[in-house]
Amino acid sequence: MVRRPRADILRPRCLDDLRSPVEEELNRWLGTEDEIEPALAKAMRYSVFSGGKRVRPVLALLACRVVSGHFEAALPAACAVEMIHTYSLIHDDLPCMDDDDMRRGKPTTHRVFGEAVAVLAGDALQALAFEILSDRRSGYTPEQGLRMVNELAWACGSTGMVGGQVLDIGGEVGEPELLDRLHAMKTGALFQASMRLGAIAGGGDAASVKALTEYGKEFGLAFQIADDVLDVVGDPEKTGRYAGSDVQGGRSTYPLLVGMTQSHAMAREAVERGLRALGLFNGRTGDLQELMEYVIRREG
Ligand code: GRG
Repeated sequence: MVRRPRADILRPRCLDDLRSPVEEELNRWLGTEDEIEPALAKAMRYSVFSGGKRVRPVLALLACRVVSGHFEAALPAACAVEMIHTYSLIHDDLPCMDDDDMRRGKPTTHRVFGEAVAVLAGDALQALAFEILSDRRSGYTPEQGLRMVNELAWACGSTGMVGGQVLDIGGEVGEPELLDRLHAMKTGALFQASMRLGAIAGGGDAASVKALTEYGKEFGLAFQIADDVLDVVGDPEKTGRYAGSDVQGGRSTYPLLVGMTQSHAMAREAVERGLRALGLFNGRTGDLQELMEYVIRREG
């Protein structure tokens, strides 16, 4: 049996320090059982508060901080990205996709609430993300809000996450370049959006947004290679999922295509490129550096 992941002692402090503000903000935006259909409210809250690492929202806050010094402005945008991430996990676990019973060491949303409510909870989280970005209470100017809506839609729709998922279910991928493209769309686009939305919330200029986008791209690649490696060598107690599930599911992975040694080398190269992109900021990037290094040494 897979149990809940144990605390990860290698985790950078920013993931713990920024967790509370992110979770308070998530809680503020999620409807309660008095406000929306109780079954939907329960399923949405269960999925959002089931123990995610909050990497994407923390990236958005750090991007904001690096361009402006204050992370609070990015809290609504950070939550919008986490809503999209949570929706994607709910749908990804469904029987028609990966058919997973466990996520983060707990039963998946459809196992607890049934398939129909799980699909609808994912749909509602997706809509909520765009509601947050366009809500006056978020404090964004109409120009900022519109730009964020556009950026997030691009990252999570047919040009990004959903398009990448379609490539993924399309069968085996034979070349590493195609695998790079698949993951750039499926997981990388949302990491890039985290960085871009955070930078936009902080009023970053074009050069800053470009550099942080580059960081997000390399972060996504390193994250995905590490994820594939963890699928082979990870401890299910720490990853919260069954070992070897990618390979058993017929998925192409980096270790399968290029071997373990080359996978480690490719992840390291992505990390180095991502760190170089931070050069523009002359310091103030300690947390982003730490998070980038964590991506390839995390255990879950
Ligand atoms: C079904 C619309 C739809 C999209 C599915 C992103 C995606 C596309 C599916 C996610 C499934 C998956 C396991 C992808 C591999 C990498 C990944 C995104 C892992 C989970 O991200 P973490 O580790 O998750 O940040 P936590 O649990 O910490 O939130």
